Amino acid sequence: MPWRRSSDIGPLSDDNSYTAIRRFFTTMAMRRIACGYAYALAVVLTAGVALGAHAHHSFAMFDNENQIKLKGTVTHFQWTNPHVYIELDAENVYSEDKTVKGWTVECANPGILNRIGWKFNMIKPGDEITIIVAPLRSGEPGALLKQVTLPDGRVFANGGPAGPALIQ
Ligand SMILES: [Cu+2]
Repeated sequence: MPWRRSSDIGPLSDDNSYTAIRRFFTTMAMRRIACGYAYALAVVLTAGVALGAHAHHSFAMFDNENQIKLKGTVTHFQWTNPHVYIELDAENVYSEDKTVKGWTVECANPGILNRIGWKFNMIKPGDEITIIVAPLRSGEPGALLKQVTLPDGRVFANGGPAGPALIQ
């Protein structure tokens, strides 16, 4: 199934049902569905054996060479397999365009994150966080996490498979 871009569906509308449909077809939403299927298949195939590096998909859709820094307010934190997700309303710190957008940020899985010190409840809606991410090449406000700085100043990476932050 080809990735659908929001531009294929039409201009933004304030109509709630239309916005909901558009949201569903954004690239990150499609990736979440694809990852979910891939994860379910991997779980069946490994039949209870722990998943290693969670290498069931590529990161090619994310622009790793042009990482950006986002600063904003968490709206949702989802601690689930196959991926943890942070949603936040954020501005691009180093861009002249300070438009606040609703970003969906993919993290590793809970197992990987637990091993590098994350806790299921360490991020919550309302938190002001700063993150370094590899953004979607499509230009939509979706990204792969590299590093997160919490309100108390603690800094966490996103585990080995996602790779390190290349900017600060
Ligand atoms: Cu995945």
